[in-house]
Amino acid sequence: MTDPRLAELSRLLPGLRLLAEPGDLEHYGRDWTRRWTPAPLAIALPTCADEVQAIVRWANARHVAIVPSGGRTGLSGGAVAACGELVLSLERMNRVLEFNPVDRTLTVQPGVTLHAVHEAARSHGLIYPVDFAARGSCSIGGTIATNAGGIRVIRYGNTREWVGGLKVVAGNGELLDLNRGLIKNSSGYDFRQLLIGSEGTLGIVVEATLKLTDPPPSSQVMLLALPDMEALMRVFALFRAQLTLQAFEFFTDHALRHVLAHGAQRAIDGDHPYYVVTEFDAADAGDQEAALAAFEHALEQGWVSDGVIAQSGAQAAALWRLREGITESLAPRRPYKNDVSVRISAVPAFLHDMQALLAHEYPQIEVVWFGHIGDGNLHINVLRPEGMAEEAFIAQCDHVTRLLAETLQRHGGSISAEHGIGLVKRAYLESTRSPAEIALMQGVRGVFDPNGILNPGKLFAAAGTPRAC
Ligand code: 2HG
Ligand code: ZN
Repeated sequence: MTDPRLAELSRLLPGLRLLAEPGDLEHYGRDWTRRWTPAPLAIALPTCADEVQAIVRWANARHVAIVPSGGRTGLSGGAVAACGELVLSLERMNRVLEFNPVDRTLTVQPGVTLHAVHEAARSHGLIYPVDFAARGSCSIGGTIATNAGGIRVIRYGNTREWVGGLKVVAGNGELLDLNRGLIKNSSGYDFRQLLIGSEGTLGIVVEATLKLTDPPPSSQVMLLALPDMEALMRVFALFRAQLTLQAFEFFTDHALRHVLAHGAQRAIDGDHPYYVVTEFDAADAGDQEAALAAFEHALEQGWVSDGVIAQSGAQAAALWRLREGITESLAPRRPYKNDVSVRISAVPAFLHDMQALLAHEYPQIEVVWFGHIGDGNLHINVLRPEGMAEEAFIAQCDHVTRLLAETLQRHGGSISAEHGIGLVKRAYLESTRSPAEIALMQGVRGVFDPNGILNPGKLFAAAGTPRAC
């Protein structure tokens, strides 16, 4: 450790693990965006809240920027450290602390993976219902910092519905114990909810009390092929009215092509522009008959061209892979990602406008659409044409995002549905939030983190902070 600041931190916390080898800086300095060159000062790996608090206090005194870091599976650059920040990794704080059977809560440290939370809940006969494909790698602290959504939002809502209490070290170094698992607490501002989705700019989660619930009844998984978007929305309305949905996810033929090339198995023959994977309660014969009746009605109306129902757990997993494998199948192409939302009723008009705009402006670029259409949340991955230089591609994608932001504004949507703003979308924040709202957000940040040491440059450009990249 040649940097005197690190030597001082080591003296202050002799037990603290600090890493500064080039391989570590590279590993902990990036997230799944792969767009910025990692350049952190070092990595600190605390094991308890006291150490986190001491690091934050020291960073305030020394004006060192901190990037809070979980599983770094984010897609908006929220955990990138490219400007000499200290990465504060929570991966050693990875214990499940307590299950409370009366409150039906699980108290965990922030570095526990989402998958481990699922397992712990299941071992007590309950579930933690937030779920998405990165479950094995993402940390629960990161899902709280981004108010993660995923494939079950249609049934259970976002992460913020499932956090009963948070212990947080605020940017000013105070340790806050927020809401303490209370169900009713009408005593003023709910800072717990403010922290959820704040992308590490207000405080660092050091403990979370999560709400659990009963597992749903047994379910069935169906794959549908559909002729157009209007038909898809009709099927959604029909299925939502007739069945109890757990998920309703869509993808295009483009997305299917990539996921099949990546090893997934084709489940429906022929070419179809759109597909849906849906999962719904199938507790008894009545539920199954209702599902079949809904499917047959959709087929008769011409809203569905084909479909399959999984006959086993393995088949259900194979159908889910067609949807959940998309991100991984596109990863080698390093796509430019957009994650937007509009009200469900506005989806067809928004999609129509956006597809027409892209076909007109950029007929040569490949755009892959998929996502949580039952929540009005679409993922739009733009692929770099063969031979195009990275810089030209990014410039083009910035323009695509600008078009997207304008179209979203017309349709009353949001430039980030569930991935956060981070670095990737901060230039477009004003397409979703008014100047008055942004000013208030900055004011709130200044109260929690007066020296601007937490994740500077994320969410909005950093001003007057230790390092403003
Ligand atoms: C998903 O829904 C994730 O699969 C990732 O939010 C989306 O890769 C993406 O664009
Ligand atoms: Zn998603």
